[in-house]
Amino acid sequence: MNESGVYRSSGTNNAPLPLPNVEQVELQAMLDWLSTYGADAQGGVTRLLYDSAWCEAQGALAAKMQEKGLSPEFDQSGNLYGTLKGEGEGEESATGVEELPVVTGSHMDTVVYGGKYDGAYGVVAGVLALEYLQKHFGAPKRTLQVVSLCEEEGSRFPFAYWGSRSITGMTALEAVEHLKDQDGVTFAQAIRDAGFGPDSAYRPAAKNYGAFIELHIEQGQVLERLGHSIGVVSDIVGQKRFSITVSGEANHAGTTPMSWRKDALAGAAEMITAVRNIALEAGEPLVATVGRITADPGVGNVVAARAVFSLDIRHIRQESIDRCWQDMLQAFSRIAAEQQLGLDWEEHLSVTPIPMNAEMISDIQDTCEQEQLSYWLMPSGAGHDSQIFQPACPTAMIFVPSQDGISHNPLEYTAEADLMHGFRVLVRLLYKYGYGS
Ligand code: HGY
Ligand code: MN
Ligand code: MN
Repeated sequence: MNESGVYRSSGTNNAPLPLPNVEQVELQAMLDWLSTYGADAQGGVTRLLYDSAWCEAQGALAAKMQEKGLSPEFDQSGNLYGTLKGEGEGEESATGVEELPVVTGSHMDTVVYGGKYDGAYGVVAGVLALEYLQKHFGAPKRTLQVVSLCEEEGSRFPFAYWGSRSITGMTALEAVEHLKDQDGVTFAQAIRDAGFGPDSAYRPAAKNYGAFIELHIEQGQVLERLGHSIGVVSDIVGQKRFSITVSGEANHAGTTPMSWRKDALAGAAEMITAVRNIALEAGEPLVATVGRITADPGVGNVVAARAVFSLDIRHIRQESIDRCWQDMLQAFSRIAAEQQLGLDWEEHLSVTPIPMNAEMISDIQDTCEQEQLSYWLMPSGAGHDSQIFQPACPTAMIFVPSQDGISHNPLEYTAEADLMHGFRVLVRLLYKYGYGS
């Protein structure tokens, strides 16, 4: 990562850069093309880390990058890079630090029955932006890259941000190899079956990012409701994710009086209600979600012996997340004691809230003004790879509106005109950092 830690814009010249024929860039078509990989029965997209749809999508994207002259290259985690080599490659910059590449991109994986824009938009826009810049402005002074990050959602294995965390060195493969998906397949098996991992011919995930820019759909309704074209992300929420296990005693549904039961599912239900009440009590912007629950043995005429539910808590202040978790844990313990149930929990993810790079925020605002696009400085309630990159290199995010704020849903939609607004801002920003103005 950039040793200086401070990102230097390439210059102050604000003369609007002409973007010749930018309207001819076929971003929607490429997004539609990518969404065919993992198209699911719900009309959405399901591409889970290292599964067949994910492998086909990354392979097809690599071929597209090749066609576009972007020299595709995988790393051992399965992150895929396209590169527009800088003329000044390897030269020392004014600060004596070798000019590391400026990288844009987002994640290739999706949630189950997700939409076609979450992650994919930033990947596709990045590929097309490098192709566009090469075509109209030739080689940049500073190398520009686009990365299709292998995994961000945590949809297959109980772990998230694997792509960015393996790049920044935050997480080593050894720390996740034991994890199992819902079919009992280990992470170690899945990465090798997909052709990646330490035994593959690919290079290890590298930390050589000079800066990271992520173009992403908002996944909320702020921009649409306020009527802005671009969201400039000020900071990204922190989050904690858990699995909560409640254990009781399987018993006959007909012969076991209510007061004699140790009903894990009834206990879990009361705990889930407590989650909602504590979050409502804490007030906005705190959010807490239980998205998944399983019960064993999971049959209608047996009192549940065990229930496991997910818990996702988010806020822009760490102390609010911590306090909320403590309040919830207290409520869970009380309910478990009252109903003679066992209680256990496992924390899968804890990422702190983090501000984006101030100088890059101001560059994005300048770029929106050049494009005469209205923008709104706002926090992100969704987690993103950018919050993993920011501690390691200057990082910034650009949002475009989500229709009705819907996301993680086949109905996720962003109008083509909005997609292109974000694309123009990304192109200008990459030009500023790669070519200097
Ligand atoms: O869950 C999130 O915030 C992101 O979409 N992975
Ligand atoms: Mn997502
Ligand atoms: Mn995303």
